[in-house]
Amino acid sequence: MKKILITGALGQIGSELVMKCRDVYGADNVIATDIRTADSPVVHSGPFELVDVTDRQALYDTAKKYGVDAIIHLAALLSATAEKKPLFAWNLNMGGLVNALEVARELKCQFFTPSSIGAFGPTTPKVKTPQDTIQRPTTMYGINKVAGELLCDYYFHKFGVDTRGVRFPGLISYVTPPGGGTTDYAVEIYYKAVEEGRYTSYIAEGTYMDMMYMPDALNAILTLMEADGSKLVHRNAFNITAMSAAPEDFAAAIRKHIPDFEIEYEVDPVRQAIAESWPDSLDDSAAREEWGFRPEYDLEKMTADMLTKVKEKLRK
Ligand code: AKB
Repeated sequence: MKKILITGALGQIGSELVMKCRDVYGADNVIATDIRTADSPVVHSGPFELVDVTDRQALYDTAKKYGVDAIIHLAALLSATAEKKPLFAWNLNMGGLVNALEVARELKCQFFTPSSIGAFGPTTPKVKTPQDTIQRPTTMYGINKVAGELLCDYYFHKFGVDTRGVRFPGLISYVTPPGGGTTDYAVEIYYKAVEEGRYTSYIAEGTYMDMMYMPDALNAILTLMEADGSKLVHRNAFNITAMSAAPEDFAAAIRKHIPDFEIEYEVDPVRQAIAESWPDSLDDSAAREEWGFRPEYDLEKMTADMLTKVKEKLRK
């Protein structure tokens, strides 16, 4: 990757990925794009363009203007929002993806887009979910993700586009809040712990999902994009995870720093049903073997860092 275009640059992943890529590849070599603008370092520290990913021509023109050789396509609706607006999600998630793939094909760009634990469903083996297994998701988001995984494979086999991707678990970060996901509770819990010393979880006790701290997610993207393509058997949709945790595990980790922290439950049936249809834990051995994926943060290490960073942020 020498010149990278990133869509959804102001979102939870994009806002940190843009800054990391600008550090690694140079500010002028990372073109951040989003459908909206904001008073953000993403907009002020390097090239930024307003682009709606459902407008293929606009995406093409922007990629061409900067002569990019890689596209990281992040613009998409997350699971809970997609369940509220399924048709809109289909149009944005699938329309945006096929447009971005077409631009990558026409301009011979390397390509990355994330899939998710949401690409699995209730009939998938729940524990240590294998890399290659049953995928019959019951959410619009999951349907988009499975179709996206297949589409990326198709663009590689049919057109030779160097497509790569991972299945992200719930991502936890203190920079930009996630919006409309099922795993968002795992970010909110840290803010509420610092602000109020208590949290009401919309996900039930005992509901396990895979999670990952944002620095590990960003490293995963760059490591996979820089990996030797000839060693990739799977290319797209690698299972990756850093921890499998339920709300009470987060609470216990937080209590090591805030001993009086309390958690209670008011379960949201929609997001709970989505969570229950997803795996408890993934087997990420293919990612470890094929491109050396190694997360640094477990629950304890992430919790210590999150609480420090959230406190600093709220003090400002
Ligand atoms: C969501 O909850 O929708 C996302 C995801 C796991 O893909 N965080």
